[in-house]
Amino acid sequence: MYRPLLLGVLSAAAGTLASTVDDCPGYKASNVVNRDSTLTADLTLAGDACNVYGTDIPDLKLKVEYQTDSRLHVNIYDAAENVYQVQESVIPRPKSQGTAASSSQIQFSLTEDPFSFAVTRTSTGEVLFNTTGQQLIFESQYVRLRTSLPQNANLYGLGEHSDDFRFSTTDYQRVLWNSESPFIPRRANLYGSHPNYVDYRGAKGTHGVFLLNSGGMNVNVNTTAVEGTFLEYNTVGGVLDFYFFAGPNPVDVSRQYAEVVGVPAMVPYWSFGFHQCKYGWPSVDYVNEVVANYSKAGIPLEVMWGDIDYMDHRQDFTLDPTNYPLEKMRDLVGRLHQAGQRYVMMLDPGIHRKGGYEPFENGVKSEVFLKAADGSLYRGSQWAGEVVWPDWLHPNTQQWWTREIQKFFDPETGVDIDGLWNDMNEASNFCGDITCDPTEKKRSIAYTGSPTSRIKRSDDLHPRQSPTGTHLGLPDRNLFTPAYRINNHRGDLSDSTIYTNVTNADGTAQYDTHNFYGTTMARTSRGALIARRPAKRPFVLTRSTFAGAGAHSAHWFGDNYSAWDDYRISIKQMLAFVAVHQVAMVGSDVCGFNGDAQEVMCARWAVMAAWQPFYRNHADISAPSQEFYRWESVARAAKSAIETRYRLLDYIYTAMEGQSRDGSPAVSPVWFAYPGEASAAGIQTQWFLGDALLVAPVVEDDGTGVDVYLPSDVFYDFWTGKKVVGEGKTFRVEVPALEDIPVYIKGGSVVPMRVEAANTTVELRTKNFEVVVAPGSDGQAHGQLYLDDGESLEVGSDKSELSFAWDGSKLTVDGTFGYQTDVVLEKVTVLGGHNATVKEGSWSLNGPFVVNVGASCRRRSKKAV
Ligand code: MIG
Repeated sequence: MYRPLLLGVLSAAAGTLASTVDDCPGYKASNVVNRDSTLTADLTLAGDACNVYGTDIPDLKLKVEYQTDSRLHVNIYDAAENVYQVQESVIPRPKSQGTAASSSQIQFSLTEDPFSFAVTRTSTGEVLFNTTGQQLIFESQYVRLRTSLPQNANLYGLGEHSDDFRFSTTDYQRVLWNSESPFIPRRANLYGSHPNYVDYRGAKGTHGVFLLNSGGMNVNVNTTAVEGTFLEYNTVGGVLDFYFFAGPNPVDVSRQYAEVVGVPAMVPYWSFGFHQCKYGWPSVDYVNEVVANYSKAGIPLEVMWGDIDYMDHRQDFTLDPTNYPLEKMRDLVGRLHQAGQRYVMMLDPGIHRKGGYEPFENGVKSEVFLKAADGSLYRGSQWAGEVVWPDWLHPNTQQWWTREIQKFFDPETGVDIDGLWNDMNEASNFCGDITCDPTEKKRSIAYTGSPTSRIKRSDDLHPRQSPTGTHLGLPDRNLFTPAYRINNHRGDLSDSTIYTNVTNADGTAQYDTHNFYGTTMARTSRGALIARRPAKRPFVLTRSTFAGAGAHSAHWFGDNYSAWDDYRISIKQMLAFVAVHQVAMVGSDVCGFNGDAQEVMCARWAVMAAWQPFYRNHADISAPSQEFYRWESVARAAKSAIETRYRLLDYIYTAMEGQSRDGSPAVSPVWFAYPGEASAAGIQTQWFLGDALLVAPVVEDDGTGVDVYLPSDVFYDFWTGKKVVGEGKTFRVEVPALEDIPVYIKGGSVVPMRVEAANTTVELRTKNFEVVVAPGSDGQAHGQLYLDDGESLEVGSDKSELSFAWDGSKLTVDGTFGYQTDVVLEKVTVLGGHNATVKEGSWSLNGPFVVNVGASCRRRSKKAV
């Protein structure tokens, strides 16, 4: 079934010495040292090397650490420590707290001969991970490890992909190799790589597994009569650096993963406003018209975006002097800012290789560009033509990038942006393969297409120098076409990207670091924005991601299609990124990037995406304009959706702040809140936004209703306040009006809202609050509200963390009150009676207070919110 197997068979048939994976001897453990919180052992090849896809590494080491009571670290690496390991600077490793094995929630157990290991849950003995039954293969360019799993395991993650959120366990393969992926193909590697998964076993608990390996890999998941269900890692290199997270609740798994890769960066308040973008806006005058049209239509517009159209010949840090001249750009941004709106612009990684072009000349001086094996600048092809590529691992790159950004985006003399958009950073190379001559290629920039001339592969001409340091990668590897092939949908590893034999400043090779090229670009952009405005929270949007990317930037799901299937996929992708991968500020191109957005779909999408973290309408140059005001019905739907979103903006902000503090997901699947309800395991069209709101949009093509699953609990219709008792099953809700979307408040919640919406978030921040109390079956309710100035990078003590507690008759508001505000709480609505109970007043948010909802309350029967 897998290509690599076939290759092995073919070469054997051709009479070479090659063997197959079945001939591999596995390893034997010895010198086992078992201490309180660690276990170490030597692993030695247990027979003749099989050398299937490289050379077997005879001596390995096993290191096990009980790092916390819920996190187990298991690393299997070469004894010589030459094999590449992800740089500490890219993923700083968490320290072990030296927990005693006896007090850990999960246990490691070793089988010495043949070597295998298992991870079990201490309390139940449940086996979470078990490599018995298939020998470990650890070669120079191929590493394989398999774990058996329960039949029909509920597995999530291993992004980025466009498949089911709970992915299939039959004949399924996840390929991790970041690539330009127009139309977000199904069952293929996409723009990002996140080698972690969550395994949900209902009432038995949930755990997580993270393989800290940035190499290209096929992860094969299958179920057969003989082998049962298994998950098998097949990488083209690197080490087996595992983290196991005990949970036992799904939310715990998210938090425990965040302890390793980092929590998402907190984003500015304004970034939750509505964003409009389009590739192909012909001029700044046209952009002004779009802004004016939004205003005329009465649809709140928070952020405008500048795609590569603004650039002169598609070069970073330049303006098209005819269509996007500096004076007009400054005028545009100035007027946006005056109106409380924002502007974000794109930067691509490919830097035009052209004499006299300053960003290039300065980069050459600072030596920040990637070099080919012979020491010359490595060249590729991107929008500007023949380009060179920043080496984000070079010590000078941050300063160079910061300076170029500070100059071009100088508030006094340049374009005063509010955020940066990093595209094409997989990296995407128009040079389709390693025979491409970028000098030729630039004359005929086409998206793909065959190379215009053939040159010799650069590794034939100049073999790469062998690194000598620790963890830098083994010497003498085939860095272009390793014998083990991953099923990269672009072809070979180097196809349509930076060649994998290119060396980074620290001696590592792109072969090993490719998957985080984009993340390190986003990180450097973030650094530049902080240098530019040290006090302000930066906003960076990146297309390409790797584990931990959320700590540096937001992410959109790339070039989707204007189709209902992609509308549904955006929900699955959001669930995976926020709840499993800790990239919280995410969303899709609303109404779809490619193709012709249909009116009904666009209206539904405008409404549905208003309940996702990042909310941006964007389309391709070849797609018709799809701004919300282009159709009356879409305008109406968008207007009401944005209004509700803005009233809930502080609720969303609070949820996102929570995730940026401890990794508690701001968006989660139904089963996160109801881990006992195994029937919810496959739900991927509904989500919790924050802890309280369950969103259930129309998901059928041109549908007028939706099958809603409500867990066994008390809920309230968000729109009417009416109590709905969930039964752990699905029921039909008619949703004929395009602007409507079923949303339920989970019983036991207190939801803070602004009393009314506004045209911009600046204005929104002047509006008073109200809270909606939705008592649980025990009559109680709780909620939070986080307040700060919305834009400071370090808020220090200038923040308020209000906690609301409803006990059946009074609402107690407590917490910390460091953020001083004139805005007050003016209304408390308690759901649950025949009619909602309302209490009005004016309560300062600068200190604790109690609202007694007793005798003096009025009855109210209209809409609750
Ligand atoms: O080759 O900058 O995904 O959002 O509009 C296409 C132009 C390059 C791809 C991005 C898309 C953006 C487009 N870019």
